[in-house]
Amino acid sequence: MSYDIEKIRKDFPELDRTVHGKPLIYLDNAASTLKCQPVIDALNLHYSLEAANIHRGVHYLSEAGTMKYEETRKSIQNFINAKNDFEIIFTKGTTESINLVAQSYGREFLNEGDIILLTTLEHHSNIVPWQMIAEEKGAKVIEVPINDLGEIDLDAYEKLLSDKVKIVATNHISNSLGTINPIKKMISMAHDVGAVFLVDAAQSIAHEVVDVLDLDCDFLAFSSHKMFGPTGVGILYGKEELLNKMPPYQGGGDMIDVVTFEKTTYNDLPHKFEAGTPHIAGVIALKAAIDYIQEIGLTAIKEYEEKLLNYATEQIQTIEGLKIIGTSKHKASVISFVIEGAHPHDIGTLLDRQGIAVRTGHHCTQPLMKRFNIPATARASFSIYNTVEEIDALIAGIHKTKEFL
Ligand code: 7TS
Repeated sequence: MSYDIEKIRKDFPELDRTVHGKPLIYLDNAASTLKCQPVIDALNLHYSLEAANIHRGVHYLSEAGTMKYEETRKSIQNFINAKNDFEIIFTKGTTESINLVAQSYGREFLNEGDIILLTTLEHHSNIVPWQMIAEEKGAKVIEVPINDLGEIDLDAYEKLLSDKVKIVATNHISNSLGTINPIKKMISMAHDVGAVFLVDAAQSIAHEVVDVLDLDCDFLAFSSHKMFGPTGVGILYGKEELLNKMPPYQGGGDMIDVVTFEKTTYNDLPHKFEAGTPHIAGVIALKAAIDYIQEIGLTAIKEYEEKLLNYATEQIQTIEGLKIIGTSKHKASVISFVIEGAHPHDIGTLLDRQGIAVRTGHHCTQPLMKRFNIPATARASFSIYNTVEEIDALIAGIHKTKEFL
């Protein structure tokens, strides 16, 4: 089946709008993707006709809502190839998923002198939660360096691995550079020294197949809003035996078995980690996003986005004074760049005036910016609905921007 870009574009109503009187060219997909019509319809349906709380009522709407909510859990289980649906925990985003592991697993299993290994490529949400728990437990956070292309230095990683390392956490794809990291190999190396491995899949989940059994990762975190789904919903996958050994992250309704003032016992997985009323509508609508991705197919998506990336890389390199930051051999559809004599913020603002949305700044990766000795970059990130014509418009937009500056 050929890739039907026209049909896909029609499924995203926001692509029809204008910005500053120009057709929107949305190239900030690493920050958040646009929403497809089935997701918008599912949200609308829930709030129009099906709103009710779940897991606690015998009435029709509560039971129907519970079923739909749990269907999304099964859909994610299938999407990432987890062994059990109760290994899927709903959170409010990648950030909360990582904090859950740091606060629960970290508090239970880290001791003084233990090491948590992260890489220079991490988003702040895969750095700060580890620093917080490390400080509390007297553990150390150590950075695995990268090379000038933006690839993790695997020799340095190997040297840093020891029986003191209890947790390794890295992203699958870097949000700032687009580097695709060799996580399968890194996971196996971490397991050889007895460490557990968390994969931050925020940037990979909508761009390539993520199979937790094949990877053998211990934890995996991602966000619904980066895969065409609603904001405010995140996922944590964890291996059953680890989740069972971990204490609850938050206390409240739904996560309990029996509460007395003397002693409270906790619910089973996954409810142990889902205190309080969750984002019911968001979780239900996320299933529509997963169905949508599966209908196109991640293999077709990856192939299409690779073509966009290769074309954009070729074209953008011809711009005088422009330098791409992050030139790994294995890259996803992200291009970060700087232009001599132009501040990224000004580039972003001038592109915006032409209807082109890119992100500028440090992208919540300050240690990475420091590594390249730059304060910020401009970043174009592509998704399933972007086109070669939009890339041409970006290139023309950058030329125009350069004339202004
Ligand atoms: N990890 C990575 C690799 C990310 O790219 C992001 C968000 C997060 C974690 C945090 O996800 P959240 O949904 O909990 O906020 N990245 C970006 C970005 O690149 N621009 O804006 C948000």
